[in-house]
Amino acid sequence: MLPMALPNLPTLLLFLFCLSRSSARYHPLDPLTPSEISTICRTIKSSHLASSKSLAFHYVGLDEPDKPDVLAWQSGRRAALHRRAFVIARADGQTHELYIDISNNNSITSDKIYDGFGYPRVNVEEQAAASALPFNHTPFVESVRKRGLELKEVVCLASTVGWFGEGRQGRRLVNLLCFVTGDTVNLYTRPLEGVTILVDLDAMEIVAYKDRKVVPVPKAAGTDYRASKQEPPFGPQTKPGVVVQPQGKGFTIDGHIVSWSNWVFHLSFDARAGVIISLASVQETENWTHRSVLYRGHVSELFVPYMNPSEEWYYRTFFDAGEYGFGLCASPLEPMMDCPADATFMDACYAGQDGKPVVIPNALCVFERYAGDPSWRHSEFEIPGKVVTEGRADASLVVRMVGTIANYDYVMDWEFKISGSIKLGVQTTGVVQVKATPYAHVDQITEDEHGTLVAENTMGVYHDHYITYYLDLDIDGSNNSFVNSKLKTVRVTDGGTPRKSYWTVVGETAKTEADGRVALGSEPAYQLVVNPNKRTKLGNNVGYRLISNGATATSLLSDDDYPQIRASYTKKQLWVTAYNKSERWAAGLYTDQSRGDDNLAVWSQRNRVIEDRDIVLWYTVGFHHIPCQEDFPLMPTLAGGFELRPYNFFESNPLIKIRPH
Ligand SMILES: *[C@@H]1O[C@H](CO)[C@@H](O)[C@H](O)[C@H]1NC(C)=O
Ligand SMILES: *[C@@H]1O[C@H](CO)[C@@H](O)[C@H](O)[C@H]1NC(C)=O
Ligand SMILES: *[C@@H]1O[C@H](CO)[C@@H](O)[C@H](O)[C@H]1NC(C)=O
Ligand SMILES: *[C@@H]1O[C@H](CO)[C@@H](O)[C@H](O)[C@H]1NC(C)=O
Ligand SMILES: [Cu+2]
Repeated sequence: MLPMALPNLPTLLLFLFCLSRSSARYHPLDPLTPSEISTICRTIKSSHLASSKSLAFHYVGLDEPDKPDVLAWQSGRRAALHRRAFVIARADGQTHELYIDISNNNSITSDKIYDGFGYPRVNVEEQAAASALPFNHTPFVESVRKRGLELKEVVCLASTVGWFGEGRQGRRLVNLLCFVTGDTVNLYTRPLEGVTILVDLDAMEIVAYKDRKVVPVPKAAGTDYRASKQEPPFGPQTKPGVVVQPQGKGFTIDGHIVSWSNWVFHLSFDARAGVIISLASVQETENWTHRSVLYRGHVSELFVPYMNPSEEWYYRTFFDAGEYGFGLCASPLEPMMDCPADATFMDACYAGQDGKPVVIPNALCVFERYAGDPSWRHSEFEIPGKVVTEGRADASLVVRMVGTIANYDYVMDWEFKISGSIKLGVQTTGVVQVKATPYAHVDQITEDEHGTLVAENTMGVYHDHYITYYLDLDIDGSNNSFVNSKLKTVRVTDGGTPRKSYWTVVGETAKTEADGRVALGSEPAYQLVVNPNKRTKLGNNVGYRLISNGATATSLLSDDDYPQIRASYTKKQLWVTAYNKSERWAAGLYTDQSRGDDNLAVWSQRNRVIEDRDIVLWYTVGFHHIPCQEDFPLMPTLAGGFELRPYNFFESNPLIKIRPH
């Protein structure tokens, strides 16, 4: 028997990601370190804002150098680039945008007050403070008592309020959603229905309270998902499995540069976006040079509108990245459950409201995936006297983060393949938001209850998930074009063949942004990003193809509905815009209570030239979610995603040259 390699202890692999940047490994795109965050925030606290009665940090992140400077740095012209930070802070009821020159003694180079619509994200700390308010609010204490509950079994959470046509810029508000724990940890299955609690965040006080009706709280039995709480009869037990790489890991991480197989990329983290992949390039088999594929990619926004128009539910139209910060919602990952035991785990950090760095342990994991799948294969039976079977095992490198935004968990993967493909995966799981109802059986329901009865007194409410990616592809250089290669049926009319029809391909190169708005599935087509200045030896333009892997839902809300105005880009899956450093967040920089005046669809209206230009693709993975009983008490992962796949990028299949193990 072979000696069994023990899986590495995860603690040995603890890799202090955000703490690890030494000056020797400096890269201009490295995220801010905890000490940089501290210093920047200290500087601001002792600046002209020192006299403000309130000062709170809502975003502290790298202000990356301009793209030409990064590209020059990358190609070896390593002029000292100034390291800068971008900060959004609130002081005395105003939103400040500050730029800090870290390289120049952390000087504040500009401070501009933002006076447009919308607010920065709602901080974790103010969500917690707001959630504590009801417990000293007499009407709420009454409401709890009236329902026969105890205060100590009630938990409240802050919910953003959206915008519903109010004319004047209002206040920073949140609604509180309250739940009952009791005999379960699955609080989302036990909403305290009928109560509306509105909080002014700047004043930190309850400004409106309403107890409209008492609805029975769904029972706790059967909702706790912990293994220790399950009772017989049990389901099947599977055998444990372990991933072992006898020769060690196949990837290296140097500072923030990850190298594996034929891929190299920069891995960063941002409080708003989560994982950021930059400067991803793939090796050319012919001459071992690296060719650029992606300048930068990350999650830009997650829009989650619920489909219940009632008083307690209509405003639940969440923008998870802009309103809460998707990155800072990263869950510490558990080896063997979230990632293989031998994955490399990395910490991440962000600035807390007080400007102190907050570290999220094991926020990311990186691992190789060997799943026993072929990457290609063929058996040749037709040559007389012999059978040839050949193929290669598939392998890929995965970067994973799990964002937990209250009830929902999103498992987000970047998967790099030797074939040159990048696959992006989104899996939704967690607890479906439910509404308490009087119904215990479907036969009792007489009108549209906006959901599915998933347990007694428990309505799983209809909703959507739209996860929008920012993808600045640079296929073999920055100037690219977007081509919609359409498949058109041709009727044969001249009688020269027994066939009556066939299809052929008509490529349409997008000239301006208007041509870059694509509703997938409206007609058969390939969506390509090509470099019009680079061709293969055979003369095809080198390119990458975008392939959706399911989950292509687009919004069904009416165009004049307020949440839809704010997320107007969700009517199409694909948008192509001209590169502009400040256009990164699909629902606008200030998303909380935004009004749709600064979003992807608005930028696209400029109708800039996008042919043979530096262009950005925006792709939305979309799910319509009609809950079912299996989504209760906890939802099995539901997967969607897309693939960026080389298309006439290589001279031939690069996998043929992979040496087998
Ligand atoms: C850097 O900034 C600090 C704090 O603002 C100040 O005390 C110090 O004199 C500055 N150093 C230089 C070289 O300007
Ligand atoms: C390497 O090969 C690729 C693909 O044929 C080509 O585009 C690139 O220019 C080559 N680079 C060098 C340095 O020869
Ligand atoms: C870049 O985007 C910002 C924000 O949308 C806009 O104000 C600015 O005019 C844009 N610049 C160009 C050159 O389009
Ligand atoms: C990209 O295209 C623009 C507009 O034609 C041009 O100014 C620029 O020089 C091109 N860049 C490269 C790297 O070819
Ligand atoms: Cu869902």
